[in-house]
Amino acid sequence: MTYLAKPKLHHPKLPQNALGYTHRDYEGAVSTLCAGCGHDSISAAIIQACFELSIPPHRVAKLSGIGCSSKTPTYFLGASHGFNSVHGRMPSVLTGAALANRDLIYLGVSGDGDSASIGLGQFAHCLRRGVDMTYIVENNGVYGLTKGQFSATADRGSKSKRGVGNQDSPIDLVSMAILLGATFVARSFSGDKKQLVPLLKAAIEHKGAAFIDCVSPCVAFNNHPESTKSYEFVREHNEAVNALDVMIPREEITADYAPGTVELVTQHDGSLLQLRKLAPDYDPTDKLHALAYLQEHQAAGEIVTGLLYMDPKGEDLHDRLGTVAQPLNALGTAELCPGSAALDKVNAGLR
Ligand SMILES: Cc1ncc(C[n+]2csc(CCOP(=O)(O)OP(=O)(O)O)c2C)c(N)n1
Ligand code: SF4
Ligand SMILES: [Mg+2]
Repeated sequence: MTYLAKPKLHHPKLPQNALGYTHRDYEGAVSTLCAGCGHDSISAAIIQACFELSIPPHRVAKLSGIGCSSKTPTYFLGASHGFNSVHGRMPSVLTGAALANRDLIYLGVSGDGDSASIGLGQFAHCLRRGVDMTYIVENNGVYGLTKGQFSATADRGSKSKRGVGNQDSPIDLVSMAILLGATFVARSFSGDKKQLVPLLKAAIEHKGAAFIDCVSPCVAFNNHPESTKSYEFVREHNEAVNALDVMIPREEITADYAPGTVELVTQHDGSLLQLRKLAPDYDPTDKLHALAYLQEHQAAGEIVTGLLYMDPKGEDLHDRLGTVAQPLNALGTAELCPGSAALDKVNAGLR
């Protein structure tokens, strides 16, 4: 596809956020994905979420693996740090970066092939370690970039574009994420910006491992009537358990609700989540109930979306390791090399 540069000039009266930035300041290069690909809608939702949170773009690091989904960081947050890693290896690169510089906001972008096949081990370990990040899987049930093979999240019985049936059981990434110890777990749909943007904002504000499985139809290879990851199927079977509104501590928090209709959850950083229950019996802080609910509804052919599990206290890898508050990459020689007397003391303590 021909590359079309975006014009640098924009209307002087574009809406600005608290930092004076416009949407344009959060955009990236022109997308080269297929027209109608769900992944482009997720990029648009990330741009909207970062704009609304007034995040300074230079404070974000976006990391990805390989796949159409992993190409998308080029199409948003053009002024942020970016690292396109090897297939399935984004989580370990992100973990290393987050340990070296805790001052950045980490966005991990991956695909269902990238995270549920070749990268399944990496996916598991960065969630159980509680790396402070927002990990997004753009889930289309196929390997889009390599022309539509079934991925490990494809539902049993769903058919490929050529009519071949998938015989294998699917991996449910949200249930896995909850079991592995992620402290914020959600599922959404690329075609539901109203649901996805607040989930992204809450995940970014969350301290610890936040995971979002976002069903994102592949229009080239998996958007036909016998696919369970098509726009039509997801719209028909989407069962949202709650609707979320996020208020951030940097702004005046005014909760406007009728008593009893919403639940208010305060996150570690003071952000307030206003949760409107759509499924009256769903409690996202009850891990066991969340797992049972997901299994039950999956068996009934429903795609449960919304905030599925959260531990509002949050905890991250830095807390567990007891690292210093200053980013490790900013420490000087004196802190990193305290001299032979200090080393002798450490050695003596180990004898
Ligand atoms: C080590 C390695 N193995 C295989 C490949 C080939 N490959 C490239 S992308 C991809 C799958 C991408 O699928 P997914 O992560 O679901 O992304 P999508 O394109 O569907 O968004 C594969 C198998 C590769 N690039 N590197
Ligand atoms: S092949 Fe599928 S996943 Fe890749 S850009 Fe096209 S529609 Fe999107
Ligand atoms: Mg895929």
